[in-house]
Amino acid sequence: MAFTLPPLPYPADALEAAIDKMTMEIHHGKHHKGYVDNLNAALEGQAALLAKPIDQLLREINSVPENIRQKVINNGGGHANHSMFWEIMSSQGGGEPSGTLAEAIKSTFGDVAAFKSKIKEAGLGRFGSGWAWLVLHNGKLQIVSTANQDSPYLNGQTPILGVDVWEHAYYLRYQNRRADYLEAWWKVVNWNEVAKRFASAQGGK
Ligand code: MN3
Repeated sequence: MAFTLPPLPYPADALEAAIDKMTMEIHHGKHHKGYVDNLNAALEGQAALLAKPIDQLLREINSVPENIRQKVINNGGGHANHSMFWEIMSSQGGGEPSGTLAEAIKSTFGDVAAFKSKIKEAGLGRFGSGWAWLVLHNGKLQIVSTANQDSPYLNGQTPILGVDVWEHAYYLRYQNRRADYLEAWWKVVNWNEVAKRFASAQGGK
């Protein structure tokens, strides 16, 4: 068994409201594919590790031999992070969260606008490459950022929503304007998918 690149759940031009087609094609077909290929190469011959779902592989990172651990952190994280990223966006995205997710966001952060501004702050505050996240940790919602491709799973957190702030995610359209990208990104957020992840994270932990 090997890890595989999941197809984009929509055409590459579906997210034009926030992200251009060429960025999507390169980001998915080159960057994400590279993480998958490098993860499989690092785990060659490690049948037990290759059989784990990616989130479990990262949660149990200490079971990965030390000589390949950093490769699994980088490329396994890259695989997990991007697999989620594609799924939580949609051409039908945008608007506001609803239901129990909206209630939890409001009770944790005050209101949705405050939540969005904290995600933006986390994304802008990440120097260099990384991610801004909404995670569930010990039953509570939290905003965190990680460097490089570090996954929240490494820290025992479950990612509910995450936005890629590597330059490869936005440079063609936004150049150095990360803040503009982070604001436009909400137009394509698939809140239904985010809500599903919240429900399943609460059920599972
Ligand atoms: Mn990326």
